[in-house]
Amino acid sequence: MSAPHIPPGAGAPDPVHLRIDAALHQLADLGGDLVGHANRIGAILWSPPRIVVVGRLKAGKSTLVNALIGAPVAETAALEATTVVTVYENGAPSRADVVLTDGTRRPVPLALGTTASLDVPDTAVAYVHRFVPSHALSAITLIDTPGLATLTAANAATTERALIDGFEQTRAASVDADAAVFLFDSMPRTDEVEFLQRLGFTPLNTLGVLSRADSFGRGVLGGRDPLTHAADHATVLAPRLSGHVGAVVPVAGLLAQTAHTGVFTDADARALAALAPVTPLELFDLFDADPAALPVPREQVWRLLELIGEYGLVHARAHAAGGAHQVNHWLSEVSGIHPLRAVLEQSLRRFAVLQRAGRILTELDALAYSHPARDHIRQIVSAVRTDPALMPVELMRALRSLLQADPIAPAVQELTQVLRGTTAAESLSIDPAASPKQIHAVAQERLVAVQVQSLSTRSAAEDTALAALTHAYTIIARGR
Ligand SMILES: Nc1nc2c(ncn2[C@@H]2O[C@H](COP(=O)(O)OP(=O)(O)OP(=O)(O)O)[C@@H](O)[C@H]2O)c(=O)[nH]1
Ligand SMILES: [Mg+2]
Repeated sequence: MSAPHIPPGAGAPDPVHLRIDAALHQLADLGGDLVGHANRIGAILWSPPRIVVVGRLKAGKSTLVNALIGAPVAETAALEATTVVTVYENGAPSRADVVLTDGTRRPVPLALGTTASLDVPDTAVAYVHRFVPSHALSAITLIDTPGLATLTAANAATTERALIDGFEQTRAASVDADAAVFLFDSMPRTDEVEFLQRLGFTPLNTLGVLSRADSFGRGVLGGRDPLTHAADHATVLAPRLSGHVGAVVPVAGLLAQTAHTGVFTDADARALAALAPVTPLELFDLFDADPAALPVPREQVWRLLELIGEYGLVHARAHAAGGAHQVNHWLSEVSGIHPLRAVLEQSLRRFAVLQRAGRILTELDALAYSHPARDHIRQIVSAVRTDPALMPVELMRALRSLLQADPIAPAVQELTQVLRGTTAAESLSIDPAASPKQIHAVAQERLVAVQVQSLSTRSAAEDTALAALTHAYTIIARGR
């Protein structure tokens, strides 16, 4: 088996990766076709986590994807809706394949930008696989999806078909996402939340994004600054949505896209500077003004509006004297893209890795079930499963099934708490300065409590959850 390819920017490999990798080497040592299986599963293990961006029509998904990638690769024109699921993965040269629902692939000529010329109806397309050389994509793979709306049930079906294992399709045509970013621009609607639930993520690997923060509330001419207003609203929404998303981050994707894709030029900065003396109210009257009276050509004002929106037009003027560089810096800072990236690459990534590892265990189980060398494989798989390093994977799997079976079961909170903790004390939600002896005592108490709960469970998923908690507390009590 070849050496693991550790994605750059991914940091040191974690114990979960290392333990599964060791098991894959044991699998490959059994020889024959298992070498190929080990390599295939190893490639999944070591590739960056796949984060899917979902939300209603025109929520700003493709704009955010471009901002994160740092290149205008996803279609965002006002009249052009995204109609196929697109996977953006780090790779050179820049190219795209269309993956059909039967799992076959065909290259797409890139100049066309869409799959319209392919002679394939959208319904036959599972997803488009786009390779872009991008540093940002070395840590995470991004998946853009068609927007959800009651009027476009077909879009929701397209997204579901590509995302949900075994949904009217072969495994080969599934994009296998490990985490989700859920975009909404005020309060998510019930049908959006229901859709999100069907995707089968947990709040730990789902991030809420309050999008278009620059036009939040009454916009730039309203009484409150839209960005501050959006930040306050995100704080109010987070606890209300905690059953679905781990956090809510406000983002102005348009400002971030412009700042990070190199489209804003010094000529734009000069035009913006020329508009500096105009009052905000007069700024929006310019579109109706006599062209001869305009400080800059009308098309230039339209262009600025497209690049930086109304909020940018009003507030970026103060930075225009410093040229495109300074405007871009300001746009990037106020857009909220940096806090978003930090969540994506840290906590969301951490739980995405756990969900991915769970999927790999399922693949290994399938192999142990069907392969002639099943006895050897079973030994390898059961040793991995019971390894303390894999305890968080087991907890995550238990949480996923419990959320599907019985989302209000008390063990949901407990599993979430143990998983969120990065130390034993945090997992037990006790004083971070607790001594090993205190940690041991609390873990023992929790073990007893779990045993009591096990006497009257409501579902098989709850049994599994309590077994996972027992395993976790036993490891914590031993001092991990
Ligand atoms: N002011 C402002 N406009 C935005 C922002 N993000 C997106 N837009 C605009 O909203 C429109 C839709 O953006 P897209 O990124 O295409 O939205 P989408 O969710 O991908 O849309 P669909 O693929 O059709 O569902 C475009 O005209 C964007 O310029 C933002 O943060 N602020
Ligand atoms: Mg789109």
